[in-house]
Amino acid sequence: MEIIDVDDIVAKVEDFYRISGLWTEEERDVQHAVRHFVDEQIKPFAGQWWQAGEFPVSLIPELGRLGVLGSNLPEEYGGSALSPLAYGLIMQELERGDSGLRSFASVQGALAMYAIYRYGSEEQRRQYLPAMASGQVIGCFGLTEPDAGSDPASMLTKAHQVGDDYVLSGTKRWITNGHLADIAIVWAKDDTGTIRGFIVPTDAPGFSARPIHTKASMRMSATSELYLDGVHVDQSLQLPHAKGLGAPLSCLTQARYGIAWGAIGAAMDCLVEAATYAKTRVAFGRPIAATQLVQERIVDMQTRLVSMQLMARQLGWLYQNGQLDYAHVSLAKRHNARAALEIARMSRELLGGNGISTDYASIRHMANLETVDTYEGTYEIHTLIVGRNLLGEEAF
Ligand code: TGC
Ligand code: FAD
Repeated sequence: MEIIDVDDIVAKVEDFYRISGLWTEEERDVQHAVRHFVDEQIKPFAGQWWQAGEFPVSLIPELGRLGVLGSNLPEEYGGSALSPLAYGLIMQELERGDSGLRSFASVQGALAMYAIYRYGSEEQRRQYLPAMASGQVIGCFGLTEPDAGSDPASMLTKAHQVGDDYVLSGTKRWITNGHLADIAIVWAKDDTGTIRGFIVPTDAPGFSARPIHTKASMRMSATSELYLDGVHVDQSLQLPHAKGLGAPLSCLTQARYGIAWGAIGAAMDCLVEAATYAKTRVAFGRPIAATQLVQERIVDMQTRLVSMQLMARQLGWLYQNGQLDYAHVSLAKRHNARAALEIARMSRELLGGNGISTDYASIRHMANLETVDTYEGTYEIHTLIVGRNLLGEEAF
């Protein structure tokens, strides 16, 4: 059998266009640190955790020490003030391990922490953000409901004002980190019908979180249903600057940015696996890599990966230079989630029978990417966001 150099395959397919030459030294260092952590502590075990439907909670303090939770937020709030590109590279490396790991960090940083950072009072920022950056306090973000997903404006959860305080009632579904969380950012309509945000301690009377066990995707991620049965929330826990749907949607923009990068990591892992397998798997007396149809498949995967990388890199540039519009993010989330899913499907197929086993990563990434393509706005919703931006016509 041919001796193959996996490092050579990794170097070639992961950076075919030498995009890493564009990173600063700090961005490269951050990427390498997270990559090392994922190679050592996630990849060897991800298949088992995924099969068992378990999130590795014991690693949360290490994620905090690595600085991947809210890493782009200011240092005074426990963040590392990293550039959008460094933040993107972190998401990429986490999702090389598993989309569920990236999801944990996305929800903690880009949704829960960002909501407090952008819409909270100074007191709320100082109380929660440093503890969340270190992983001591875990957050979730409750926007979606059983009957309101793509159209969150139709949410039914209510925040009824009683004096200065609120009483929250309703149900949130498909909430990442829900049953792990210490606090839930809950979006609800006040008595005037305006959407407001609340920091809800998950031990508050009337609050409960139940795990959803029936998932065939994102099995390593904790996903839950949240029940709010007359939960009394003190006024000090209301996010004072969040008024209207634009507030939760702006948090989604942050998380979608990270997803556009994260999908690259899952795609890279699949392409490396497929290329390595093609070089070692022999059929009809030669490695399958030496057949035209397999080469075409690998080149199709490589083309998609490079297009994802170029799009994410330019998205980061727009972000860094203050020119980012949420429609830019939608285009990249839509493209990269779908392209990664296609790459994972091609890799799974190339691995033949082994491709359906979680001894290999491709099927796990493939199943996870079905969620990535759906959550944070489905492929169709992002089509309509970009369509509206280009054509000036609402078509939802
Ligand atoms: P619309 O009239 O378009 O917008 C209301 C206000 O919000 C502003 N806005 C945004 N601002 C920042 N970022 C965005 N992405 C924004 N989208 C809209 C908009 O300018 C407007 O502002 P203003 O000042 O004029 O009031 O609202 P609409 O009701 O027509 O809805 C539009 C639509 C369909 C695009 C929106 O509802 C949508 O994005 N739906 C998809 C819902 C979604 O993505 N849910 C995700 C839930 S969280 C999740 O999935 C976490 S997964 C875990 C992980 O991240 O890993
Ligand atoms: P629906 O809105 O019911 O859509 C069903 C189908 O109809 C989709 O294909 C959609 O594209 C299509 N559709 C809808 N409207 C239109 C239209 N106008 N034109 C064309 N097609 C349309 N949410 C949170 O708030 N917090 C979380 O942490 C979170 N984590 C999640 C984790 C997982 C594992 C999953 C699966 C979901 C998570 N979500 C979370 C929810 C996620 O954001 C929603 O599932 C997603 O936004 C889609 O909403 P829905 O499932 O209600 O689908």
